[in-house]
Parts: sequence; structure tokens; C-alpha cells
Amino acid sequence: MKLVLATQNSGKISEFRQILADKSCISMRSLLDYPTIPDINENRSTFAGNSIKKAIEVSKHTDTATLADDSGLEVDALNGNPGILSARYAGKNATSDQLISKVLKELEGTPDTKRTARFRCAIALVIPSCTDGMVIEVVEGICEGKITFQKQGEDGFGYDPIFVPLGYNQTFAELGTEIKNKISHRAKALKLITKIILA
Ligand code: ITT
Repeated sequence: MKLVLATQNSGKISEFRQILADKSCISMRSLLDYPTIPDINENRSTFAGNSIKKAIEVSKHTDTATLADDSGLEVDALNGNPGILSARYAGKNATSDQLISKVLKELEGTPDTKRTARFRCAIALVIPSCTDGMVIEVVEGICEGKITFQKQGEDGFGYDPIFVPLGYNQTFAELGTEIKNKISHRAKALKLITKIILA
């Protein structure tokens, strides 16, 4: 089965590839293979809404079954921020270091017990179909955890160096992709959507 992954985020692309590595019946391309598709305005108010919008637009351009991931970090002491703004929280094209600095600054003075947070990931699957127009499925995965006081570790992307998943005492960036890809928000959502794809 051919699938397009509607993302330009190389961290997400490599996680999708690793998590689906044993599904040899799925051949995957990403937006890096379709550089002329215009940027999509992620203006919906939920992760699910944005993932559906990205998947529909990319499937129209490619006429191929498409998966889109919209994800982010919700910090309880920041009223759920950065949330759907996770990629742009420190401005358009902000680097991982800039995003992390902003969150750590806003959490200054917040004790360990109040630094609870979660990663949330919505994955939408859109299949263009001549009989039904379009088949749309959307699933969500959540990974609970805590925000550290400083950056720890080098692996991963985005907020990984400041997020310690529940049940561990190292960040995703210290634990490495093998462990992250077994327990993460993305791994959980991808497991659900893979069942639907293979069914
Ligand atoms: P696409 O829209 O092209 O998929 P994006 O990076 O803009 O790429 P999102 O709009 O879904 O993706 O924003 C998600 C942001 O949330 C991402 O840029 C990271 O900063 C953060 N994020 C999501 N999942 C993460 C993870 O597993 N580890 C660390 N940070 C993550």
C-alpha cells in the first residue's frame, strides 16, 4: 500500500519510518518528496482538526492515501500551552532551543510536583475513493509526563530534551528513539491507525 505522510518535520518522518519498519506492505513517501505542495495553514482549534485538514489537502494534491500528524506539548501549569501552537510557540520557524527556552522561562519558580505535562498526537488517515469521495479516520495518542528544569539529552526533536515520560527518570532525548518509539504519543496513535490501515 502506498501512503503519503503529510509532514515536512524530519523528526516525525524518521519516527514514522522506525515504528512502521516491520510493515513491509506499506511504502511511505513524505512531503519532502513533494516540494511543490503549498504550505497548509494549520488554523483549526484542535490537533484532530489540523491533522484532518493536512491529510485532506495533501491527498487532493497526491491522489494517494495520506496520513497527517498534528501533535504538541500541553503543560498544566501553563493552562495547556503550548498546545496546538507547539511548533510556533516562540514565533514562526522557531528552533527547538528557542521553544524549550520559552517553556522553561514560563515555568521558572514552578516546583517539580506542578510540572506535569503531556504530549498529544492526532493522526488522520484520508483515502481518496471514487465511490465515497473520501474516507477519513482520526485517532489520538497521549503520553503523560513532566517538564524538567533544564535541557537533558541530545536525541529526538522539538521538546524531547525537557520531557520525562511517566514511569521514567530521563527525558525522551536521553532515553533515545528506541524507547521513545515504544511508549510515545505518536507510537500509540500510529498503532491504532495501523490496525485500521491493515484491516
Ligand atoms: P508538520 O506540520 O509539517 O507535520 P510541524 O513540526 O509544524 O510539522 P505540528 O504542527 O504538529 O508539526 O507541530 C508539532 C510541534 O510539537 C513540533 O514542531 C514539536 O515542536 C512538538 N512536538 C510534537 N511531537 C513531538 C515529539 O514527539 N517530541 C518533541 N516535540 C514534539
